[in-house]
Parts: sequence; structure tokens; C-alpha cells
Amino acid sequence: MATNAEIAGRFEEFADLLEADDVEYKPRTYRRAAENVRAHPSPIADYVEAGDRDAIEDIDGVGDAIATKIVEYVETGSIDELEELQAELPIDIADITRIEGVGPKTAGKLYHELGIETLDDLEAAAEANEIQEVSGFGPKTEQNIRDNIEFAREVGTRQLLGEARPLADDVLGFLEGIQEVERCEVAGSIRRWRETIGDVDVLVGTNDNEAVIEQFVGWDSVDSEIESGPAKASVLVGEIRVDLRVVVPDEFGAALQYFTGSKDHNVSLRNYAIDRGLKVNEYGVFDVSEIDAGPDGDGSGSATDGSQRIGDRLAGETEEGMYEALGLDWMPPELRTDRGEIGASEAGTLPDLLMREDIRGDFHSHTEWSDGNNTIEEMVEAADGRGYDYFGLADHAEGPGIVGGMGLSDTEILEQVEQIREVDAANDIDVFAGIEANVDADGEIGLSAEAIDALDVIVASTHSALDQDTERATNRLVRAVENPAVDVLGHPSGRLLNERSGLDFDATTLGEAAAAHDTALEVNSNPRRLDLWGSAVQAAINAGAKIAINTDAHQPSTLEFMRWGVHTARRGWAEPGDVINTWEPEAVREFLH
Ligand code: DGT
Ligand code: CA
Ligand code: CA
Ligand code: ZN
Repeated sequence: MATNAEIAGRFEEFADLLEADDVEYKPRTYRRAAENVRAHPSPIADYVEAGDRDAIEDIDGVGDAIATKIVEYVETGSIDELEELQAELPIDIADITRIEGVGPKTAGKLYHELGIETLDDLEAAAEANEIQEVSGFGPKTEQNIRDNIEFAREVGTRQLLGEARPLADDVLGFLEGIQEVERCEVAGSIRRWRETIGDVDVLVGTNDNEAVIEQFVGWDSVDSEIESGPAKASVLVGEIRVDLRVVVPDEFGAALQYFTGSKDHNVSLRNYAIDRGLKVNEYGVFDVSEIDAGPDGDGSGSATDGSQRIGDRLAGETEEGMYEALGLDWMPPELRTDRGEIGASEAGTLPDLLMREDIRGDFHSHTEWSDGNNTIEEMVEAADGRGYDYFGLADHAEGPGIVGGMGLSDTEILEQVEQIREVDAANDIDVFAGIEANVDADGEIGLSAEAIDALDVIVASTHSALDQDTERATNRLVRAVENPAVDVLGHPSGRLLNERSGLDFDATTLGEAAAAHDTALEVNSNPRRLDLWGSAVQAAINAGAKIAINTDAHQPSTLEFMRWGVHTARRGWAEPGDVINTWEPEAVREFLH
């Protein structure tokens, strides 16, 4: 069944192709629909199945015509009008527009002028210097295309965590219901909460492989089977590949450890074991100290199976046991990236990671005052309903990178602050009056002294000039962080996963400046951003910086994004004290002051 993300993807493609075809107005309608479909909290395909047309049209931005296309897509797997457009403009538009600076209009032009349909075509044309010959293009654009083609290729095949994880949860729910399944867990990058996912790995412990695999490939949600064998099967659910591996319960912990990875973590762990006369693999931890070199050596009374199960087996049933047999504390999967976790485990200095329950508020959300979908009251009530102690509204201020008329002027900011104070007084939850200011190319934010004075929270974000080199970008962000008015640096890199790489900066330098000036660095929880990310969070925290995990919600349902932000911060070794939105309201007020 088509997921919301898939439906949204079709409308984005629609919008891109229409734009490539120089159609006006309609692309915007389709993009808005795509955005709301993507963010919709329940599966829209269910409405189609139930014949609930009203529920479909109730989605913001979805009118009669778009609702009809949604129904057509869910029921038939395609949209006629889109197919016609694709036949007319046979461009791999999603791939090509992933290159920074190449939008749909450019893609359309390159198709008409040079017949470019694919990334390969585009690369060949760039290598042959054909692009700079097209009017409106130059050597600089052509070089930019050359530089970005690899990035565009690489990201094209990975899914967002926010799309893959809900599916993984469904898979687990389904497997748990199978009688023959004794244990099951996700593994791979999804268990490590990596921000993008190649495929979803799941692991089952059972004594009846056949029964489990048969039921798995027969699951309702499976769109097609890729392969299946005695101990594994791979299927497609929508556009996401799910790999199931089946092992005996006695080896479940070893397999879980192995298939969780990362590969780098596993390589370091294996070397750590070898240094201690131990062998670690997907079947267990084995004591091989008594065994001479050679793959057929056999410890007496031990398991043997080719060269893999060799020596005395010390562990394998549980993952905790695996690490324990190596003299190590168990490590949360988010830490398994080979950035010092094995050493910290050995030394007993693993971080006491932040938990979802530690979060007491959010500092960055939007209302209909700028580009959000809801009123101040609705957003505040939703935050209150989650049990938060405090909640910050931070609508867009006008400025570079913000569509004209969408951001608030200084006068409007003062008006909004007044309204926020009223909503604050009417609700138990502490409501912070904030703004999302725009960091210009030099690191300045353009707010009046009066607005700065009236506001509780200033989130400063970059929305333009995202192609600066590392030095300029670092200086710019440091400048913003040093500004005494700025409380939080929003989505520091400005990256959009699978779409644009954003600013490259030195996270340690930025972290030092943030620490010195009491400015928090944001982990933006939107699954398309996850900005900062694990390694940058770790560097910033090591430099003494505080982190704010914000949802950047544009409607109540996306306050749920906090889940992605928390796990991303955990990938950066964040403890509760490092994250200002775990703090008591008084401590937060003091930090913001
Ligand atoms: P992905 O799917 O690209 O997002 O990343 P992973 O980490 O899920 O990678 P995947 O699906 O290829 O394999 C799942 C896990 O299996 C991986 O994290 C570690 C383990 N693994 C796979 N191949 C190897 C290998 O050649 N050596 C080692 N040590 N581990 C491996
Ligand atoms: Ca995987
Ligand atoms: Ca896999
Ligand atoms: Zn925002």
C-alpha cells in the first residue's frame, strides 16, 4: 500500500515536471499538497480503502482534483496525467534536481537543449564542456555540476530515517505476532538511528525458520519479494527494502551484535577481541587462546562448524553477554560508529545518554503567523498535551532566504509577542515568545533592538548563501553565535538530506564559540534535516557547547519529530545535562536571558 511519503513523492515529481515544462502556479499547489501529505499523521491510503473522501479533502492543500489523483494512485499505483507528463519530459527529475543549483527549470532547459535525461547524461555533458555553451549557463555552473554529481548519485538510494523507522516498527509489530518467533529486533543502520537508511534489517530468533520466512514474505504490506532462502528473505515494502535474517535463539545475541554494525565498530571490536585471544563473529564470542593457527584447529569439547564456530563459546545468546565476554559494558547502538565507544566502554566511561522522557520542552515551532498551519493557541495546547513544562514559538522573521511577505516585520513581531503573552497567561505551560531570525552571509541578524528586547528566545538560522567555503561558513556561524541576542543557532548547516549538503563548518570551533557565549546549538529534529548530526554534536559537546533539540514543528503532529532529534543527539553522546530542553524552567529562563 502506498505510504504518505510515496504519495508525496509523486506530487513532488509532478510539481518538478510541471515547472520544467514552464507551467506556472500549479507546481506550487502540488508542492503544498506534497508537504501536507508527507506530514499527515495517519496513512492516507487507509482513507482511500475506507472510501472516506472527506478525510482526504480535509488535508490542508488537498482539494477535489488532488484528492482524485491520490485515490487513483493508491488504487492503481500510477497517475495517468503524471505518466503523460513523464512521457513528454522523460527526465529523471528527482535525481537531477538533487544537484545544488539545478532546479526543475534548469533540468527542463538542459533536456530541451542537450537532451539530458539522466545523471549519466548530465555528467557526460559536463565532462564534454557542453553545458557552458547553453545560454544562461557558464563555466561556473558546469563546474558546480561536476562537483555535485557524486553526492546526487550517492544519496539517491537512501531513505530518510523518518520514513524507514515507522516501517521498521510495523515490521517488528508483525513479526512479534508470529507464533514461532521467539525474539526479534531491528538491526543495521536503523537500530543505530542513522539519519539515512540503505535498507531495513530485521533479525528473528526461532527454531522454525521456514514458518517464519513464509509468513514474512506473505505479509500484507509486502509489495514484492526480492529473494528468499532457508535463513533470510528480502522484500520491498513501498520503496524500502527489508532484509530479514533468521537465526536459532541461542545465537540471537551474536547475530544482533554483528548485524547492528556499524562495520567500522565491528572491525574494531574484532581486533579488540583478537588482542585478548578471543574471536567474535555472528555466532558468538569464542576463546581461541588454546587453538593453534589454522582454520581447522579444534578446541576440545567446543563447538565446531567450519572455521566460524571454533574454540570454547563464551557468549552468543544475548548481546549484553557478547560485550561482557569481551570485558566490555553493553553499548547503545547509537554509539556504535567507531568514534571511541569501545575505549570508553573498556574504561567504564560510556555516556549516560539522554532519554526521550528527559525532554521537557521545545524552543522552535511555527504558527500561521509565518508558514505554520496552526494558531498560537493550537500549537501551545498540543505542547501542553505532551506534558511539556515550556514551549517556544519561533516564527520566521523577514530577511535573506525568506519568501517576501512570509516572515514577520519588527512591528509584527511586537504584535505577536503580545498575543503570545496572552496565550501564556491562559495556560499552565510556560510559553516563550521567540523568533527565527535569519543569519545573513556575514553572520548578522537583522532584528531591531526593540524586538530583541521583547523576545524571550532568538533562534538564528541560515536560509541563504549555503554554498560558502568551510572557513567563511565557520566564521559566519561563529559570528552569529557570538551575538549576545542569539540564544540558539538553528539548523546550523542548513542541509536537507538527499537534497543539498548545506554549509561545511568546523564543529569544534563553532562549539567553542557557542560555549563561550552561552548559545545553544540546535539539533533540528525534522527528519529531512537532522542538523546537527552525531559527529558534529559530539564535537560540539566536547568543546563545551550546550545543545537544544527542537522540532521546528509547523503543525501539532510534527511535535512528534522530537523522537528523531533525541536519537540523533544520542548519536552525538549527549547526556541530559548537555541538552537545555531537559533543564528546569528556571534554569532555562536563566540560560535564555
Ligand atoms: P545501510 O543499510 O547502508 O543503511 O547500513 P547498514 O549498517 O545497515 O549496513 P548493511 O545493511 O549493509 O548491513 C547490516 C550490518 O551487517 C552492518 O551494519 C554490519 C554488518 N555487516 C554487513 N557486512 C559486513 C561486513 O562485511 N563486515 C562486518 N564486520 N560487518 C558487516
Ligand atoms: Ca541496513
Ligand atoms: Ca541490509
Ligand atoms: Zn523553523
